Amino acid sequence: MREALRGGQRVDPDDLITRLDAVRRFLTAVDGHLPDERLVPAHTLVERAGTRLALSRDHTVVALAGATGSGKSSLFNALARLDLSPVGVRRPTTGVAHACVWGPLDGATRLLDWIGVLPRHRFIRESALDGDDESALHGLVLLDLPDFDSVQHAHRLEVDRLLGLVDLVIWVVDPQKYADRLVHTAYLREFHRHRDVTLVVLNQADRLPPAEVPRVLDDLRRLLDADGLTGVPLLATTAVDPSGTTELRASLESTVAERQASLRRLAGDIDTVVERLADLVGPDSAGAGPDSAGTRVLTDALAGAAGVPAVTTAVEAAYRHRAAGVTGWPLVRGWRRLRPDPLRRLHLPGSDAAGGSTEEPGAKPVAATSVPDPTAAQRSALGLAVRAVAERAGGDLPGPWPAAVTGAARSRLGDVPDALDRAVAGTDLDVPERPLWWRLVGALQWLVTLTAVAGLAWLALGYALNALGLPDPDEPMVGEVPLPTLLLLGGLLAGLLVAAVTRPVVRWAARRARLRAERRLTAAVAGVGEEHVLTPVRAVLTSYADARDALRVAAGKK
Ligand SMILES: Nc1nc2c(ncn2[C@@H]2O[C@H](COP(=O)(O)OP(=O)(O)OP(=O)(O)O)[C@@H](O)[C@H]2O)c(=O)[nH]1
Ligand SMILES: [Mg+2]
Repeated sequence: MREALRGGQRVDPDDLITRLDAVRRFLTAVDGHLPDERLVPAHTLVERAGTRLALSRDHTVVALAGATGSGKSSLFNALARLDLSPVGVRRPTTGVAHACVWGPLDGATRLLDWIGVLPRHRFIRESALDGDDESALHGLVLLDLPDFDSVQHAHRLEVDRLLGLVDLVIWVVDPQKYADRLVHTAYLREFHRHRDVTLVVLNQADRLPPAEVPRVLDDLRRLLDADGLTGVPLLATTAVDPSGTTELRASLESTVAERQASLRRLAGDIDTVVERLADLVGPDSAGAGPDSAGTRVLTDALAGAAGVPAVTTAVEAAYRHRAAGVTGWPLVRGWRRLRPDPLRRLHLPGSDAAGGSTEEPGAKPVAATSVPDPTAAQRSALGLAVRAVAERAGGDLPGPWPAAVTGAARSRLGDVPDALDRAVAGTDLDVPERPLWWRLVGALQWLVTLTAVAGLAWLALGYALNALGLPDPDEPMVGEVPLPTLLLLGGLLAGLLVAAVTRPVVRWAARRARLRAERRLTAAVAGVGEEHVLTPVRAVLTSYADARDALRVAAGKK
């Protein structure tokens, strides 16, 4: 039986610290993304384990726990070989934890402060006074707990608190109550992950006929198996007889010598916490991120909400309007210029050279466009697109993660309208004001117009001279046609011809200007989607991946 508690695997302190750090990393990664109540056990673990490891690894804190009257205090006194904790006939007797420390108290003081044992309930067994047989227990801190089935609710709370802190638990049951449901369902079953640091004693074995003891032990073993505590050490003890605790003492000696109980306890705690968190992470393939199809739908919806079609239509119209103003027939150009520029009507800068822009040169464009507000349909299309992006990005994640991804995708939706307006206002639409070829065509138009005007003037002069009866100077002839007539008609015809050739070229160039502006605007609204929707989504997915990796390390899988 001396080997009884050595059955478990050795826990390497460095591995334990790595696993604990991984739980910490998990908590950092999921912070703000998962409901806090799911994370309480992990936070408690990190806090407790950190403190326990920092306090003392040379001590093994062992608690005697059980129902009232099972004989915890009697066993405590028997192991200490002193009457330290009152044993009573009136139940329950022990109301607060008592502690006995083997070895100097100094080292254990901070540990007992943390556990919360009052100084007047702390006792010492110094081996110097007691001889060699106590030195084997050096480092043991034995606790006598109140009962957990008490009429006193406070006892149960205290027991639950202490059971969360100790390294090893000795469950004390007696022949009358060993099958009591409460001890099995509320306690032993909950401790199945702590098999390595659990020991069960059937106390008051002297009250049974010797032949009955193995039968009761078998029955108890069967119940423990059903609790998931297969293989935990099970001993029979008699607290009132000095020889009745020899096996238990031997078992404690080997446990104390091993200095593994605190590490095993914490490893079991990590196992429990990790198991309860397991449903919060899934396979590696989950949460791959926003895909290109979803991103495209989002950009389209943002473009709709930003009024990009209206702006690009205005760009095309503005190009044609401006081109007509420069390349059109000179006599009607001025009239054309009176009509407002379609881009300026939207308060868009249009191009760097936009004469109507009220902005200071070099100043950043302000978001005050008159692009029409999104319609209800455009707004709902945007909402649907955001939801769709989130669902495609994180819909296959487990537990509360899809909701976290959707929440992140929508988190900055309120800022989107302003951001879109700024993006549109800040986009250089690249609509030319007076490109060289317009000016050349314009000059050509002037030339042919002036030619026609010259012809007209010449003809008019001829008529005038005629009317006044003055001699008509001979008009030079070009073939059969007089030169002034040729100039007039030729000029007019050439003007029409230039206009006929220019118009389709302007239309083609206007369409190109529209496509160019569309590309730039699409890139600008995509930037808004990136910043306000996709980046928050990716942040959650990164947190998820970090949490998944951390939990894998915390589970002990490398
Ligand atoms: N015959 C016999 N009596 C025992 C044994 N252990 C304890 N008792 C008696 O059982 C009664 C209860 O013992 P306690 O040690 O006070 O029990 P406890 O578990 O500490 O009880 P609470 O403090 O109320 O939780 C006392 O009268 C003890 O003398 C034992 O092994 N054999
Ligand atoms: Mg007691």
